[in-house]
Amino acid sequence: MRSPFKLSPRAICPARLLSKALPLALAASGTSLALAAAPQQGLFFSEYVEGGGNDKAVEIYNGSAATVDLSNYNLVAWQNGASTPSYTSSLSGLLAPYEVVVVVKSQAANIIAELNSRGVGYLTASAINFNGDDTIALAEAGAAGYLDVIGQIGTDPGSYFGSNPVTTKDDTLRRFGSVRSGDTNGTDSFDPGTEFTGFPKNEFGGLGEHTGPIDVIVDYAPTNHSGGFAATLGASGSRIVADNNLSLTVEGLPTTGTTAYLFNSFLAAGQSLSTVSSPTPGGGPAAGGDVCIAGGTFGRHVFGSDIYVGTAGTFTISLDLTDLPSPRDGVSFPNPGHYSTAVLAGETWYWQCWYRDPSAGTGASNFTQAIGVTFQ
Ligand SMILES: [Ca+2]
Ligand SMILES: [Ca+2]
Ligand SMILES: [Ca+2]
Repeated sequence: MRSPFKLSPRAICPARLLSKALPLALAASGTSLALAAAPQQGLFFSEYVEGGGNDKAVEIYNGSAATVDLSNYNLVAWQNGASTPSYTSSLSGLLAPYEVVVVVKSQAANIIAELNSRGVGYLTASAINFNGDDTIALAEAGAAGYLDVIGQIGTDPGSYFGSNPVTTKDDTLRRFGSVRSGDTNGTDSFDPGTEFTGFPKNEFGGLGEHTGPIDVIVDYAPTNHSGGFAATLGASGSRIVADNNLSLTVEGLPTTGTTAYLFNSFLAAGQSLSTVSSPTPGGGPAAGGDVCIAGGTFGRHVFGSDIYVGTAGTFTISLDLTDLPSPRDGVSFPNPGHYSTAVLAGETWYWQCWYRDPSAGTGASNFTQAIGVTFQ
């Protein structure tokens, strides 16, 4: 369910075409953007299925921003506490950023039927041959070590690793969405409950998709905030446009009561981010902080209930990616953008929140840091 901040449907205008002809009253006065790269996400297991009979599978997620050539990677299996590999299977194909590949036991009839019914492709591998007390790893061919290990190499746990109801036997294990990389230590004790959610035996419905953490690609250091509350902005959900599941949360707002709303920005080809110091959005005293998502075409959420008013100190907006307030106007505008527009895969959008800051003086205002998300 989406939050009550969701915007109402409205016509989509060709705002990106219009915007070039509109005046952008942005006097870029600084370039102190902190282009902090998000921690790299890698290739790791996003799901493990130990079902009945031959219904065994793993799902591998590409959490990086680059397409991965799977022929450079192997699945390695150790059965029943073996300390040398029982199977090594090479993979194949290309795996796009933030996509998954399902690898099944070749006789996994019920899993294969389920995948076929949903049109989900899969690979087969002899290393997919486990029944609870075995260890499986993802490895880069020719490289030392492992990218991810489920189990404990050289250890026979009896029947399974973990504690009921989250174990490697008669369970489906689904990786937490917050996990950014695999368990590279194959020799320490293994408890799937620390990073996986357990589902009952023969649960196959999650194979073929995974949502990892949002990569925030710009995180403007809040050194230009006023002396008051340095609120922060974060993103959660999916970066996949078709999922239409992205929420922005502002935390650390004044709890004495404030008004806040979000600006967004979209950069067309050839545009780059810039900073406007102490702008006066909507008039009044100059803001204590900077707008640092200027330079592109600029919009703001001004419609009805998507303006936050309150004392909770935090609010969340579930964005409708098919219908965002469009880029249109500059910072000092009296009447900001009222178009709407849809996010397209491959685009990067930026957000920043403006809010009243009573602790900095009557009418004073401030900004959170800015964040950006590249959509797939
Ligand atoms: Ca076994
Ligand atoms: Ca481990
Ligand atoms: Ca999955």
